[in-house]
Amino acid sequence: MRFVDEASIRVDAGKGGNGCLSFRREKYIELGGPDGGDGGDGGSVYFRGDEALNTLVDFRFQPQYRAGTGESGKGKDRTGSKGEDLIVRVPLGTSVYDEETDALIAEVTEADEDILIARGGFHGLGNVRYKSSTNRAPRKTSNGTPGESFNLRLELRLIADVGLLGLPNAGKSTLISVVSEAKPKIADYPFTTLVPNLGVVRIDYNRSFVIADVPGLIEGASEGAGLGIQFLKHLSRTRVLLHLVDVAPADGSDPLENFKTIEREVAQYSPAIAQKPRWLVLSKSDLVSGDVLAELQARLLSESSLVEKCYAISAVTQTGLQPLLHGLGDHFASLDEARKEAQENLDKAAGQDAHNYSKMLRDARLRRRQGQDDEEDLEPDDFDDGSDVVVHYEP
Ligand SMILES: Nc1nc2c(ncn2[C@@H]2O[C@H](COP(=O)(O)OP(=O)(O)OP(=O)(O)O)[C@@H](O)[C@H]2O)c(=O)[nH]1
Ligand SMILES: [Mg+2]
Repeated sequence: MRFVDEASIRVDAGKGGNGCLSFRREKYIELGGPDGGDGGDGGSVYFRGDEALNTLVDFRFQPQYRAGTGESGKGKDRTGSKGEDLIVRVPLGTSVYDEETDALIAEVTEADEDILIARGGFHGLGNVRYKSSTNRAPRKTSNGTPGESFNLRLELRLIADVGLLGLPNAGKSTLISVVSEAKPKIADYPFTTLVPNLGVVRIDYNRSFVIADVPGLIEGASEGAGLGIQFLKHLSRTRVLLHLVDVAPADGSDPLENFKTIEREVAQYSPAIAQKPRWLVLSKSDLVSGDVLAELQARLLSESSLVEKCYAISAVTQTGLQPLLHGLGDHFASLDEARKEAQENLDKAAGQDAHNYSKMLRDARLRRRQGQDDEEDLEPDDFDDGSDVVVHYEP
């Protein structure tokens, strides 16, 4: 399945039905009174969070959403029927922006909750409504009002408790594959993971949390190197970031430098995400001796003030996993209201950072496209205004 996390759509709520102009026609009654009924209200467009969805790909193929028009009123004082509401299912974690004003209209974070996005028009009044003692035969009616219409920008930022951060090959996907039922692709080459994966970790029968594996970052990711940095948006709704550091990188690089590189890129992308609680996870501990591990841990901790906790794990030999998982479970169980609120504020700021970054990329692409229009030398990538990477451009 293609993973798409941004899309532009158009929503139109239904127009209200017009009021009816009608007079009673009855046998033997010469002048019947007015009996034109009201129109029906226009249908509204609602968004409903759906847990089963995790991509906005459908919105790329179907970018128009229209609710039903209210029916006009009818004679014999009959009201027109209401236009049908349209319920659009979106993945949890979808933020909805007005494309014109760039205002955040809604955030869909709860399943099966309907959020009003575009209100249907109000019904018009039939002439029966205008009857008065001075006007027994009004010819006046009113028309239904138009429904609201918006061009919307949808941005999906996945919801997870834990986000994984690290260089390619750090062992992120291997970790998620051994602690959850998620089965991401794992390989000894960088950029194995091309799209974010979610896995549910069950600690015991009543405690579980969701962990998000995102593609690895490299130096310069914030300038577009590697897969770029836009997947970091999927860490904006997480509560703890596990920064995985390979203790024995195959390329002989220094784990401490690697750690700093990633932290720099994250801060570049979003100061708010960089402020999220950070736990250091030394990964592939089976590859070094206990002494080397202890020394490395001491070095990393002395150089990084933002690390709250540190664990050493090996996903391959399944060492050190239980302390890490229980540490996370205990952390979530112990969050008090003040920390939860602080976290919500941080999530909002992180979402805004991610939104601004996406907008900047889009604007830059647009400028490039406009510049190249004259030269008629377009890159295939210029036609894609989202951040999905699983795009194949066949000649
Ligand atoms: N020895 C050892 N190797 C590991 C361990 N965890 C992962 N690996 C290996 O490291 C390589 C990379 O693992 P992945 O889980 O694909 O790494 P990743 O961080 O998801 O990489 P990207 O998706 O490219 O960002 C694979 O060859 C794994 O088998 C571990 O605990 N010990
Ligand atoms: Mg991976």
